[in-house]
Amino acid sequence: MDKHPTKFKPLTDWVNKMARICQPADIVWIDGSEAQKRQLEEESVASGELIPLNQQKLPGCFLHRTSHDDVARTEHLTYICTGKKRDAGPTNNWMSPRLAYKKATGFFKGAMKGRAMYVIPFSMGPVGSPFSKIGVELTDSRYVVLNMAIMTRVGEAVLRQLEINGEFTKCLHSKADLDINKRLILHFPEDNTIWSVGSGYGGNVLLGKKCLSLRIASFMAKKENWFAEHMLIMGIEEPNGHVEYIAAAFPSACGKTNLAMLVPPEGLKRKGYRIWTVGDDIAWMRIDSDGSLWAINPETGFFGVAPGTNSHTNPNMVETVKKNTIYTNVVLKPDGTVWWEGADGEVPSGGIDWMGRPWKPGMCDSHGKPVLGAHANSRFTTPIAQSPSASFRLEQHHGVPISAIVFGGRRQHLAPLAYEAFEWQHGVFLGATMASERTAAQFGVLGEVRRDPMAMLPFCGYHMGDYFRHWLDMGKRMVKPPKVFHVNWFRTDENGKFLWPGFRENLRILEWILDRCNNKVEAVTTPIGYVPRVSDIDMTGLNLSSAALDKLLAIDAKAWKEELKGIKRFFKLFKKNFPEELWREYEALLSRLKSH
Ligand code: GTP
Ligand code: SPV
Ligand code: MN
Repeated sequence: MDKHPTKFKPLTDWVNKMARICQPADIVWIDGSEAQKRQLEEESVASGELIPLNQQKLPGCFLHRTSHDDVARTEHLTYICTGKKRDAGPTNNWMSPRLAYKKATGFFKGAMKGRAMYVIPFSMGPVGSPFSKIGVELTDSRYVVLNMAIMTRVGEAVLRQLEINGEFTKCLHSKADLDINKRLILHFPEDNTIWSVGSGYGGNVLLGKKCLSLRIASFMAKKENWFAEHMLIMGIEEPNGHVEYIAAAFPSACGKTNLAMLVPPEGLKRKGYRIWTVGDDIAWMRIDSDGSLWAINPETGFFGVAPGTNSHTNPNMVETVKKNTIYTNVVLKPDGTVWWEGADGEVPSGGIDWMGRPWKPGMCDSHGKPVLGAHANSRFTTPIAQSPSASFRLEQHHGVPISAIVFGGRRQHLAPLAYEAFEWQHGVFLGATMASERTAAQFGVLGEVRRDPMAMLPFCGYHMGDYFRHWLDMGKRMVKPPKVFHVNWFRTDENGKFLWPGFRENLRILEWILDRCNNKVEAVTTPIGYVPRVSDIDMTGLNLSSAALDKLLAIDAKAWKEELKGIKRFFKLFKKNFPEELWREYEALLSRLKSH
């Protein structure tokens, strides 16, 4: 047990202690080498954890199937374990650290018997960057190791940096029996520790991702005056060659990945726009010495939603996932390639569905509902660097400067296609009042509208009232805070059809956003904010009537007043931790609506 590639005692002591609880057959340190990765892939194939795909057509690609009840994040089993209950706030599940450690120790006890325990030193952010944070994940899942190696920087170099920094997040994971009744995703922000047991699904087990980079990092960010957010980061290269960067927060499965990798529509190509992807899920942002906001993506991979991805919606992703990709819960085709609902090409017959059963198009269950071949939350794990849109600034230690922050949700009604906040404080109100229809990315009722402030409801590692305060304070610290916008690609007509074509056409709205940032266009002042003038949105090559655009931009004051009732109920949850400024924003909006 004492053969460790480091002499850093706090680390080796912890590894030994966790091994005594989990009782693995062996301890294997991940060094980040290609040879070790190959060996793990071979072992995974032998054990059935991975199915090798057609290596001519999809070199370096594998398929993985999870358990049937382990397909999305389980928010009801996710806890913030702070010493005081109030510190977790009203929107998080809370358990006392004592009880949480005790309960989970019961599940971890002997859980790794007969399996190896892998020790993964990983860095969120470029190794050595002042932005970056180091973690070490212990896991008995090779799938976790191979995914972490795509999503984060792992191995030797990280270990050496850890010895210099001295600090790291202690992450313990075991798939144990993959039993949903013995599943817990526990965060101990005060101990810089994460324990996850009983799951094998991405967001529950790739502990560098949501657990460290959002829940633990948001707690650190509040103390250290920075932001850890559920945001994409993208560069928009303008016709003159200048690149402006924006960050956007949309809830899970609401379009971050697709927007971050956008390819300009034909109609706008002549203008010479080009999009550079910095990140698709997580942004860490700091105020730099110039007084403005700079962002890095702490990850190195995409853990992207498969359904709907095709060469029309996301051609860059179609290129990216052709090699070195792990597919989870998609259809296996007879030729050893993969498919999902909304993929390119024919619907395959003779395929195997995500549960490993023979599948053909048109199959229905006993209630007459179509049976999906791929799970609605099926995903692929793939290196960002493989995207044709990968930004050359991905490895830069200081990241990219942010000109605009964009909030957005999935709303059939109410929220217009785009609008702009009056200023920062009103922008924080826009973020705090976000709501969205639930998707398959989390366990729960699909389509139900829930409040999801800043797309962080499931990811804020402390009291969300204090989080709103933090957003207000950060605005005061910046010399020139980014402008704040809200978008909604998902408004529908009377028949439930999307009014806006979305995907690449969203660039038309980004263009308006940049024009507003650069004071190039006026806007219409409405009770909710500045709304675009129809004439300021470039519609070249888009077959959309101006009546439809009017509908997309319309503000229904009555519906907004109704919405405010839900907002009030939500704000009240935070009691005395809720910033007075946001109540003032609420009152101001109500009075603007009344006099509208
Ligand atoms: P997470 O990885 O869960 O955080 O999600 P995400 O925000 O990155 O979502 P993603 O871009 O993967 O999109 C999720 C779903 O929304 C996919 O099925 C897309 O096809 C669909 N989608 C994305 N952009 C648009 C859009 O502009 N319009 C419409 N109608 N659908 C979109
Ligand atoms: C999300 O659900 O927001 C994701 C996928 O990005 S997961 O990593 O599973 O959380
Ligand atoms: Mn996400």
